[in-house]
Amino acid sequence: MEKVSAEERFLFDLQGFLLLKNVYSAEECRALLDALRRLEAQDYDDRWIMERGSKQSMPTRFRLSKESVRMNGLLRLDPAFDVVMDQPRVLARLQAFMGEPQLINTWSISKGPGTPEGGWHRGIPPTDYSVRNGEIRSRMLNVVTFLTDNGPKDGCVVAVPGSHKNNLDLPWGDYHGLGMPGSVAVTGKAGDVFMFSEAVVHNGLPKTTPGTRSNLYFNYVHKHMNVAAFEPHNLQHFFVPPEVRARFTPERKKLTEWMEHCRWD
Ligand SMILES: O=C(O)CCC(=O)C(=O)O
Repeated sequence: MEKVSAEERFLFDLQGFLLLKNVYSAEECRALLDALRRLEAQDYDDRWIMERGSKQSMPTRFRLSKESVRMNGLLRLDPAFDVVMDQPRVLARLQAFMGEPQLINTWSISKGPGTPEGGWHRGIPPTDYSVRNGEIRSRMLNVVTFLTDNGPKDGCVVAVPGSHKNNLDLPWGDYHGLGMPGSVAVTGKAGDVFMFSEAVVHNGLPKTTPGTRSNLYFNYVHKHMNVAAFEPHNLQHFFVPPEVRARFTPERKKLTEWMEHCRWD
């Protein structure tokens, strides 16, 4: 397993995130993007979700706005995404920043021109981030894989460095885009990976350029976190059914071990 340098640990603790350059080649991005476009073009029979989920459950294909689409439960939908689960550079850093990771939610967001900004949010409170005896522990981390370039006007992620340790909150909903004090646009090229503690306050900027920006979001939690209690209404997208999980390598089975002890319904 690749060693994570003292400088990267310093930066992750300081900012709450890291941007890894050139994690995926152009060919690898193309293959992932082709699979994503196939999924985005399909219709889904989501009666099983509506019958057994809750009123708040997200459909498989969810229009965030008329210009943008979110796909939920990528591993259930296509084996092309399996490689993202345990990408070696990412996995080494997940272990360094959270201990024993378990994969929960997987989704994508594709934004076309005119996509508005999202809303400022975080997945866990700053109390779920700690450093004890030299060990960094973020209870939840999001791994964002850029399949296309994320320029400043492409609808890229925007984040507040250091907010995973902030002591005073603001009414997040009152702020828009880069108007949030201390916020920075997280820009990069196709193949880069942005890893952040979900305690970091973040958002998505509007897309005003031509073309489509597509990212994958793989969300990991520490083994001790109760997955079922986190977002019960979307557990059907977190959970990979046993017949699908059967194809996973031993490492990927280990990263999704909680699924052996749980039924989403
Ligand atoms: O628009 C983006 O890329 C940010 C998405 C995001 O923050 C999320 O899905 O939680």
